[in-house]
Amino acid sequence: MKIIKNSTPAADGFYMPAEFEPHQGCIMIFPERADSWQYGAYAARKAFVQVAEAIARSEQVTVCASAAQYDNARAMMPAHIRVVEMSSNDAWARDYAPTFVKKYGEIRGIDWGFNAWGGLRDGLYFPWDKDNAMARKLCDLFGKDIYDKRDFILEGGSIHVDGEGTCMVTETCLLSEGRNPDKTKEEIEETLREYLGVSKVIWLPCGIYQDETNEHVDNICAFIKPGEVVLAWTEDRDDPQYAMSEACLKALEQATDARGRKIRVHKLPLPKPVMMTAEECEGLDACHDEPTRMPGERLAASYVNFYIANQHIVMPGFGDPADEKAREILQKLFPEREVVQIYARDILIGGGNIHCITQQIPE
Ligand code: KQY
Repeated sequence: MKIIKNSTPAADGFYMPAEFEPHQGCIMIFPERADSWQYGAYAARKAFVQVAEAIARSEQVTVCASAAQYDNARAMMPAHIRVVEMSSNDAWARDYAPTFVKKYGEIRGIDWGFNAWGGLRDGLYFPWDKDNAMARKLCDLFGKDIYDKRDFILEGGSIHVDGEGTCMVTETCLLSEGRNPDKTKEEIEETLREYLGVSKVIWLPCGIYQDETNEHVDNICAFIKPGEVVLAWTEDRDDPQYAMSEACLKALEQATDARGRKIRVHKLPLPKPVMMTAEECEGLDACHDEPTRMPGERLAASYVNFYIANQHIVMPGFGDPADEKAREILQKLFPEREVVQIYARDILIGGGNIHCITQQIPE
């Protein structure tokens, strides 16, 4: 594997394909840390296995597990899912597995800097060194060269692309103080252009209420095809999310994409607010002397946090009446793919959802 330091994907003719384009596989990480996953991560692991099984129906899944959890992961994952030993600080493959870029048949990775969603300013844990080392190890494992961009902090969940020159991000995340505080908005856009091979960046003002990643785009809005997105939506005007979703809708209505198209927005309902129970909080270790979560704390639940597999949409469910409505909407929008809904409260408690725990490798 070559580490490329003196060029960029755009300069070499590479770009990031959209998630709805064909994949050669998907990367996941086995959950383990006791301040992320309640009661020893047993329930979270079952949900991760269901996600891996659903994706593996149409693409090869590779699961990274620590030395301590390798045997357990191997025993829990079906035989057709590959398990490899690789250390990490937690289990968010979207955010620290490589972003992959493509030029004709060749795939390369990007090694962004990772600082646990905000470093010592407002990051979510310390240290994050093992997470930060994963992109290179994974490119080595998959035989892909990798661009070194560790001087720029970015997580995979903070970008969505349409594969036709457009990238979508949130201002709250990409302009946050804990990531690249010395960079202007224009410099950040320039980095996205150079590394993702895009010509247009659509800035949404914000994401999902209480999303501890500074509101990653992958929880609020996702491309379903060029020129079309789903947007997390509530009709409850008393919910702080209402103004946030409305502000994103306005930004999308005013935007055009890289090809000059207006964006067609499909509203995807949100579940009713999902709150931590006292029992769930008791099952979490403290993080740096502080309780990780408090009873009644609202979690950033959203159906937009789904994964587009080759022949399936793997989406979260929350045991909410809106589960079925959201599933039907996605099924209509993706008629060629079967929608698989997985009860994902145990993933949500960790702070993200199905899109956050998966990273596609384009074909
Ligand atoms: O991409 C994500 N949503 C990751 C969230 C990490 C939360 C750590 N507790």
